[in-house]
Formats: sequence, C-alpha cells, structure tokens
Amino acid sequence: MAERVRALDMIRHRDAASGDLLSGLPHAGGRAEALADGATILWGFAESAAEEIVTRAAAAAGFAGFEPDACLINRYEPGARLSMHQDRNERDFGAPIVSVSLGLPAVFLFGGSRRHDRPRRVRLESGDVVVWGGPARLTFHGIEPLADGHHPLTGHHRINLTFRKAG
Ligand SMILES: O=C(O)CCC(=O)C(=O)O
Ligand SMILES: [Mn+2]
Repeated sequence: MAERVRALDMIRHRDAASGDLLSGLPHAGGRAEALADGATILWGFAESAAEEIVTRAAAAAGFAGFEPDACLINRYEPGARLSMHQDRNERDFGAPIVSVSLGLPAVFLFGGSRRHDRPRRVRLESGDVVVWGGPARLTFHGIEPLADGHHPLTGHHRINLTFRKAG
C-alpha cells in the first residue's frame, strides 16, 4: 500500500510541475522555483520519488542495489496492447526490470522463457509495481488490449514506466 501511495505522489508531482497542483504539496528533497503565477518547477522532485519507489521495490524483490539508468514510458489508450516480448535491449541481464503502472488498470501477461508458454494473467492497477529479474529476467510478457475507462490521474489512459539498467 505504501508503494501505491508513493507512485501516485510521483505522478501528482509531475502534473504539478506543469500546473496548478502545487500548493500544500509536501516537499521531499527537491527544490521549488516559481516561474510565474501558477507555475512552478520542482527540480529533482519526481526523480527522487521515483528513485525511492524503484529501489525499495527492487530490494523487496531480492535485488538490493538496483541502480536504473533508463526509464521507458509507455502510454496506452483504450484498445492498445503490447504483444508478448522479452526485454533484451539492455546490456546487463543481471539487473531486474522494475515496472510502475499508473492510471487505468490493465491485464499483464507474464509467460515463460518461450514465446508460446501459457502466461499468467495479472491485473495491474494504478500504483502497482512489478519487478522481474534473475531467472525470470527474460520472461516473455505483454499487455492485453486496454479496456476503456476513466481514471482521475490519467483520464482515458494507462501510463507504464519501466526502469532499467541499460548500459
Ligand atoms: O506496460 C507494461 O506494463 C509493460 C511494458 C513493457 O513490457 C515494456 O515497455 O517493455
Ligand atoms: Mn517489456
């Protein structure tokens, strides 16, 4: 539950950087700079929230010391899917993948080491964090077509961030 709240905080902070949601936000180590009426930049804010979620989730899953250097962001609209694939673009398969989901729920398909292994279907909701690494690092996975809906944070979208050690 704590992870969920923190992931939601992260997206709120991002929204805040471009708009109106600033007043009263707790300040968690970043630096705030007023640009003009109603606009403020929170330097380093989302990054510090993301770092905490991701490193704690990785450690809880058995990958202490995970230091991602890349974040891939996918935005899904209703009907969008991601076919079964392995994450192979990273140089070091010793590091896990840490995935943070925000907004509309989705069905995550988590298969096996072969493309046609029957996948588990796991419903991911906003704030859920999935970590896979070690013997599971090259597991085939994908996302079922997104069902339509509305989420207060993201409207008709789902956003997924995958933190990786690419280099
Ligand atoms: O959207 C997701 O939950 C998974 C994203 C993913 O597998 C990828 O970007 O490689
Ligand atoms: Mn992937």
